[in-house]
Amino acid sequence: SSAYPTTVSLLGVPIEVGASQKGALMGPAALRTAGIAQLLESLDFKVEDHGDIAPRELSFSDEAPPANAKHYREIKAWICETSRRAYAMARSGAIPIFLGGDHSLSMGSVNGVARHWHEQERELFVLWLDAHADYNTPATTITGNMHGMSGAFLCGEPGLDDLLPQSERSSIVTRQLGLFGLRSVDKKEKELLAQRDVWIADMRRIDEFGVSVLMREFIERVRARSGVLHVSLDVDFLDPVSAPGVGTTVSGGATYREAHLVMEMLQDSGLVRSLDLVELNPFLDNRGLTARTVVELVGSLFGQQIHDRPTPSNAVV
Ligand code: HAR
Ligand code: MN
Ligand code: MN
Ligand code: MN
Repeated sequence: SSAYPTTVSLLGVPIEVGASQKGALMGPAALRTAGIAQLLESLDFKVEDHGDIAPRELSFSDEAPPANAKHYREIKAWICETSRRAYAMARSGAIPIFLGGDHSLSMGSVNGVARHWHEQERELFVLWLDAHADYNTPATTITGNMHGMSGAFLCGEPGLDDLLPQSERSSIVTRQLGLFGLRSVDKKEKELLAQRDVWIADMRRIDEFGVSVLMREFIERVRARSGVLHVSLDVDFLDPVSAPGVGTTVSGGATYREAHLVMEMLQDSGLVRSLDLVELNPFLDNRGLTARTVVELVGSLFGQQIHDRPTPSNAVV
């Protein structure tokens, strides 16, 4: 296998209509303000910021949308463009980081990187760090919100089949998906998941066995197939105490250190080739706390060592 990439490509995807409330479109700006590019540069990456996908680049189709999929046509336009950009970025050999935006963007980002790895004959595994399973289809959803359907779409579940052109579609198989941090799953969504061999570490298992045992188990699954890994970080994976700036908080989430340990173990694995940072809602945040926390997690994922963290000071000089 080849050396770890030295370039990171940032792409903002300011989509919010997949979520239940407005504000996630400010996510990319908040992550830049919190210093994501400077941090990655300090960790010796070359950083290429591709800016944000702009709505004027999007082309809307006029087909009849499926039932129970809110804002389908707008999301379709975002997903198609995001997938194309993701494919090109992955092909370039850089590590793409997608700055969201709500979690519907992952239908495009993961599809695009999966298409690249499929051509390389490498299996792409996806680690979904989230309070939610995002495994609804239009047939199971209660809300119709498309950010709750991304995982199911990526695994090829039916109901959103025309979201991407067939020639650009690249599904993942269910055994390559891992859900980590779960604590809020809808009834029919749970029934569908139970019929699939998705790997799940819910918060109960995390409490009982700890992050390290479960992360080792998942990393071993990737290694056993000589796979590569995409990480999809939904801010609500974290407990609301550490991360209030998200529209769908659920109590009992990962603590600050649990989340960092996940990232540190992923860094040690050397397997991560792409990343989504989704659902950050700066409108709901507390003085930039959540944006800063997400950027710190990115630091741990890309090599920031715990010993090397500065102690904040108001030193007399
Ligand atoms: N399962 C619920 C639904 O489908 C909630 C989904 C919430 N999703 C996110 N992303 N916030 O994980 O509406
Ligand atoms: Mn979520
Ligand atoms: Mn999610
Ligand atoms: Mn001390």
